[in-house]
Formats: sequence, structure tokens, C-alpha cells
Amino acid sequence: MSDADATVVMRREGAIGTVLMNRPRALNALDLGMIRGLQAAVDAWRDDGAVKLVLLEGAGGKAFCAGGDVRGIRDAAIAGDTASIEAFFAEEYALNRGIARFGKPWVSFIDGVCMGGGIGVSVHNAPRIATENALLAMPETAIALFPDVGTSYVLPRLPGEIGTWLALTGARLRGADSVHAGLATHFVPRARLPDLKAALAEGDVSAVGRFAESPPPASFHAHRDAIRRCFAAEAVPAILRALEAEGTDWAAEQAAILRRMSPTSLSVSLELLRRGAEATLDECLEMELALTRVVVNRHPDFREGVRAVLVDKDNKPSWSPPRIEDVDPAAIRAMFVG
Ligand code: QUE
Repeated sequence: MSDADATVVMRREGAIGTVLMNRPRALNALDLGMIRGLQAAVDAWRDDGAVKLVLLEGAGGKAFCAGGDVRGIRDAAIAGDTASIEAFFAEEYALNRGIARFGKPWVSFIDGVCMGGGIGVSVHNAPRIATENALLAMPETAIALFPDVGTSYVLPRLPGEIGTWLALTGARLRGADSVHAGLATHFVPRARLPDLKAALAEGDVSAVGRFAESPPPASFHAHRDAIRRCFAAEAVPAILRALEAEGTDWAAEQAAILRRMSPTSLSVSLELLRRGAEATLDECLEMELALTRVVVNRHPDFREGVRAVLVDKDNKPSWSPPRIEDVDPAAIRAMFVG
């Protein structure tokens, strides 16, 4: 296979290793082959003293990485191919752990769409450079998944319930917003990335500090207090009541967004984040892997969500149960036991 066809392109460039996620027609969404390619980079360079840092980029100019290959996972779920599903998530989460433990800088150039799995291959190490073209989100509740790839560890540690707000509503953050939220560490205009890459090739990660600019104010700044108040509630129905009590257009919009998401997924996601707040990254990844076996293989909402959002694109999922008020909290807790 030539470089142009490879879905992950690894290169040694001076004192660094570069990794390109190269499936631009799928917005570089990770399939199992790409996960294995990224793991190969971790394995090759972790103990190679000549490689001072790794630089991760997405091909095509539109996306860093749109997530996981959820269409392929849905096909496997419909076919009853639980072994393929298990391999995908087990290897993806092992990669997330490997990046966290890489032991040297894993530099992500987040210039375009970065959702779900894209956050998982960047957020556990640093620096994470967002441009004005970056668009970060955890959109899983729209397809009845849950915040995975180790974000059940990361999101509860963001300030002021921002992580809970992001996970439940799937709110999209532009580059500057993502720095304010803590998902990215530096803001660099995309026009400066080629020069930054050349500087990094010298092997000194401190170049990032010289290129970073102070990001424009957060678009969510005016809502920070409301986010802290409303998303601290212990259960999804209480979050909805708190949003309705705010009496603002913004809060009403957040409630309307939550009403479109999978009620089961919202409840699972909130429970997962609360448990994740008290757990280590490894424990979070274990908990997430156990949840995939229930949520992906057994619950109908995941297939239905991917159908409605990505396959038929009618955006009219039919959830079971259909209403947040009909979710049985004991049934949600039971999903964490297996
Ligand atoms: C929620 C998700 C994903 C999503 C949309 C959601 C996700 C994912 C993609 C995606 C987008 C474009 C592609 C593609 C996949 O969309 O995980 O292959 O071309 O990968 O609402 O979790």
C-alpha cells in the first residue's frame, strides 16, 4: 500500500514522529485498522530515545477526527458480531491508555472536527493545539452511546460542570472555547501551524508556547453560572427542572436539546460521569468497556440513533423508553453491573 492509501501515515521527521489520520472522506473517523496504526506509533516511539515527541494530525483540512466508525459498529451489532465490537472498543480504549502513558509529549493539531474518538486520541496527553477552525464535541447522547474513550475521567474534572453540560447536550465548542473549557491547552491560528510544525521538528515542545495566542473570550461565558447550577443535579429529570426554572432562552434551548437525546443514554452518561469523578483513568476505561457490552449489543437505542443520525439521516430517532421521565433509575444502575 502506498502512503496515499494508508489510513494512518507514520513518519520520522527530524527529532519527532508524525502521525497522520488519513481517512478524510469519513472525516478521519477511527476504524479498527486506524486504531492499530496509532497503537503501532505508540509502540514504536515510546521507548525510542531519538523521538522527542509525536505530532498527530488529521488529513483533508476539514477534520482532526470525527469519532469512531459507529456505522461499522452498528452493522456488527445488527449482525450479532459481538467479537468485532469487543475488539474495536477494547483496542480503542487500550490506545487511549497508551497515549496517556506515552511518557513524552503527544502533540495534537486540532484543526477541524474533533468528536468522541478524536478527543480520546488527544485529550490524555499534551499539548493539544486548537485553531479557530477547530470544532470539538462529545455528541454520543444523540446516537445513544455515552462519553467514552476515557472522557468519563476527563469530563468530571473540567470546572463548573462544563463536562456534564458537554456530555449531555453534545454542545460544540470552537477552538477558543475548547481552550477555555480545558479540552485543548493552546490556541494557535491555523495559518501558523506549518511554522509551528517546523519548529517542533527540532524536538523541543516549548515551541508551542511561542506560537500560542490568548484565545478570544468563551462564547459560553455568559452561561457559566447557569451551567454550574443546572448540571450539578443528581439525575436527568432534575437537570431538566433546573433548566426550566432558569427562565432564559438559553436554558430553554438546552432543555429542548436534552429532549431530543436518548433518555437511556442521558441517564447512563450522567451516572457514568458521577462514577468517573471518583475513579482513575484505568477504572474509567474499564467501566466504559463494560458499558459498551450492554449499550451497544443489547439496548435498541444505539442502532436506532446511528440509523437516524448517520444512516437514514432523518434525525427522527424512536427511543425506548421515549421520555426521560419513563427511565427506571434501577435499570440504569443495573447496566453498570453487566
Ligand atoms: C455522535 C457520534 C458520532 C457522530 C455523530 C454523533 C461519531 C462519529 C461520527 C461520524 C461523522 C462523520 C463521518 C463518520 C462518523 O458522527 O462517533 O464516519 O464521516 O464517528 O451524533 O458519536
